[in-house]
Amino acid sequence: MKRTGLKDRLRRGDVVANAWLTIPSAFAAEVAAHAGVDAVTIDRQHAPIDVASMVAMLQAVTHAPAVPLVRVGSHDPADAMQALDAGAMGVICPLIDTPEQAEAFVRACRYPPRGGRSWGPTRAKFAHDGYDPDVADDEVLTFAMIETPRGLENLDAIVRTEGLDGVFVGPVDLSLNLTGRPVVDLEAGPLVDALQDVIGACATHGRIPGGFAGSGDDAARMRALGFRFVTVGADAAHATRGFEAAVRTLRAGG
Ligand code: 3PY
Ligand code: MG
Repeated sequence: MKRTGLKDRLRRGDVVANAWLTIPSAFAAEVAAHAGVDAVTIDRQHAPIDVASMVAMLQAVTHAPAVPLVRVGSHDPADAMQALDAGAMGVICPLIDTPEQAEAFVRACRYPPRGGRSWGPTRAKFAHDGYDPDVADDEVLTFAMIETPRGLENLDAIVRTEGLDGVFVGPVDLSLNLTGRPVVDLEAGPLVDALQDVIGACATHGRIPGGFAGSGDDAARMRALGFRFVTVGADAAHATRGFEAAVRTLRAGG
């Protein structure tokens, strides 16, 4: 089984770009995965992406330079295992509030004796020739999402979870929780304070700080704060902005 090398790069301190996939389309996934990003994440929590679409999207990026991850929709270990068996090389788990939840999440992503992942890489064995439990355990990235006050309260205990690779912050949910509005302000205020706490906890415990950003500008701000696995926006939002800008240019020239 070939190593993706993404975890090593992140551990060395590289900043990697991650594209967020919300359009249930293999071709849209392929387009994003060839746009110079290091990773793509298929969002099964908020996007209308079912298992069949997830599999087709993973197939579409098999030969792309970007490493595929899945943001699962629940804490059900079966969801994480299914994403990995379909070929994902990392899982992002939303709304992690306690160390117990983080531990259960990591267990679902690691084979015995490290965890409780069941053997059955039904498609992963085609995407990753010679699928091997030890290599998979080393290479599969596990990111726990911190996006609630309870998650922040338990930040240190969550980050310390054995086998957890990193934290992935959800700034939209964090803002909603901290300010009452799902509006991300990365200049100053309670969200920035919370993000700095996450960066500090990751530095203390040697974990990868990752997070969502909706645009290149916010991604650069996340990088400046210290995040290293940085989302550079979602496919649908980029398409909307691109079309809107083109229409504006057309109208201005009329
Ligand atoms: C958040 O910002 O809350 C997210 O979950 C990103 O998708
Ligand atoms: Mg969220």
